[in-house]
Amino acid sequence: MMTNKPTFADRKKREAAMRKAGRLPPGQALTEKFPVLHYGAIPDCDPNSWDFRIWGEVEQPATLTYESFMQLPRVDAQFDLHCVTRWSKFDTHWSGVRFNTLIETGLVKIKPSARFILQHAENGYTANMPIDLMKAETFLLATHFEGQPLTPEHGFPLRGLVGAIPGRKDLKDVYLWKGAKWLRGLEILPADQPGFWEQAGYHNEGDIWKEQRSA
Ligand SMILES: Nc1nc2c(c(=O)[nH]1)N[C@H]1C(S)=C(S)[C@@H](COP(=O)(O)O)O[C@H]1N2
Ligand SMILES: [Mo]
Repeated sequence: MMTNKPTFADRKKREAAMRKAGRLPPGQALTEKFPVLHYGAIPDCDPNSWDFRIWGEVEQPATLTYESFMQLPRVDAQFDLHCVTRWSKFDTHWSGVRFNTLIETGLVKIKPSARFILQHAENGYTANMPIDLMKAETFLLATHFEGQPLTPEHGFPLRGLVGAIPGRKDLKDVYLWKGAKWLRGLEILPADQPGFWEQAGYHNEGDIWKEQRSA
């Protein structure tokens, strides 16, 4: 059977429905595509030398191999994605590891002084968020998109991912730049430190409903 590409009119109809449902943040437009956006080149990943580190305000720094990370308890998540460049992609499906799982499995013991987390990715990319947002259901250490391992351009093998959950207006929602593709570690901090785009003039908090795009 042939599937037809959605027309402009189809897309606008879906967009209007999302707006009506309260799922389209101000200044955003619906896309059916999955744009690729990042600074610099797509890094290569060799699972044999890949590791994932957690350090800073923890009782003991931890390093996980690719294998041990992939064996952590996993969850599925459905997110609406909102990029500061004004596209929104709805009903995306991911799987990966919750930040809380690192704590619940005893891998990481967070010190009471911990307040913020800086995601560290390949090539020096960083993104900062309060620890409460990393613990929330809207953040995932994502390894799979729509049932498949991440593609290199979307962050293989691991990305931090923030997404809005329909109907959960009790949670804070932030723009997509707050999740680091090609994620290699988490630095737990006692005080906030601006990440890559935050240093470049993006808003420090990036709330999509308040349109906190730039500082
Ligand atoms: N490592 C890394 N992660 C990154 C970025 C980047 O430049 N480097 N850009 C961010 C921005 S601005 C966006 S909008 C999303 C885009 O994710 P996508 O390419 O999967 O759509 O990745 C975020 N994560
Ligand atoms: Mo972005």
